[in-house]
Amino acid sequence: MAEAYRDLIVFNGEVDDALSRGKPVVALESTIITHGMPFPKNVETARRVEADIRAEGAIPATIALMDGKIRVGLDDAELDRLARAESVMKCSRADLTFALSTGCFGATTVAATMMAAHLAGLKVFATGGIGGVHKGAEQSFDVSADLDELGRTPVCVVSAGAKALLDIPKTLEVLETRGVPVIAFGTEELPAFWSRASGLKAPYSLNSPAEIGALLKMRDRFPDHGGVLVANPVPEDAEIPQEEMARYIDTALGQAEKNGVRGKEVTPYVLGAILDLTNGRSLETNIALVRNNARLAARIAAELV
Ligand code: PSU
Ligand code: MN
Repeated sequence: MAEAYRDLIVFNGEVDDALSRGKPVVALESTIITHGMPFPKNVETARRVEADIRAEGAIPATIALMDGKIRVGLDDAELDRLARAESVMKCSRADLTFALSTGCFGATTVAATMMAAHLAGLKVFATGGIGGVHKGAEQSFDVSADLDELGRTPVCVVSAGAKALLDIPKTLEVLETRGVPVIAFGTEELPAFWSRASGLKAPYSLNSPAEIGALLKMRDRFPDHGGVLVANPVPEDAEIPQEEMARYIDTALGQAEKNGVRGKEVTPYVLGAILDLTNGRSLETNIALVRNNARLAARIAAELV
């Protein structure tokens, strides 16, 4: 870990031990817990995801901001506190230092989790979906800071692709401009979060954690390179097909528009609306894909130790 940040980062015992012994560690974000899923499914999922990572022989490190510190690895009581909390700040790059300087409780997005993971010396991070270019961004300018972070911070993000509520072709364009390799895992097609299909060919495709590990080691030799995005399709038995999902997304985006939802509220609002429209099925899909990503991330992390 960079010496200058030593007083800002608090590792839990298990993560500290794993790092000093050179065991694989997988970073996890906390916004998915506080803003991505309702209680108590959020904490149940967080626990299952941590168990999935352990079952693959790696150690989970959920990242959050508490009392002016970047916490790397939360114990069970802390996960529970985060999952129940009513007012947790959703922290992306713009918010991370604000949350630290004011000492407020903060959940980290993909962007802020990448920042924290990198400072803490973690190279692999599992999540559900990344933020991207929103539909209508030519009017709203709504482009997630996750894309810039992928362009600058050398962490491998294992996702299920980008949600189809985003403009996926524009999201791919920005990632290419920022120099981010996008790797579909075990398929040629870019997955679209709840659906295995997006109708778009992925820029690259790899079929094993070892091949992804080799790419990450090569990236490491170029210190100014940023992250790598792995897009791992949701397991078949849990997916919601693309055509069906498109209807729910259109309705949810219409509701967000009608209610004047803007900025960082958009993603949580639309996820909530889709949860209602699918009678909770989208949540089961979300849980299955996060667990699937956690297992793959653990296997990639094992390639790097
Ligand atoms: N995907 C989910 N649930 C979430 C998010 C993504 O299924 O809560 C979060 C992630 O933390 C991601 C963030 O980094 O939404 C993107 O938000 P924005 O578009 O405001 O950058
Ligand atoms: Mn946004």
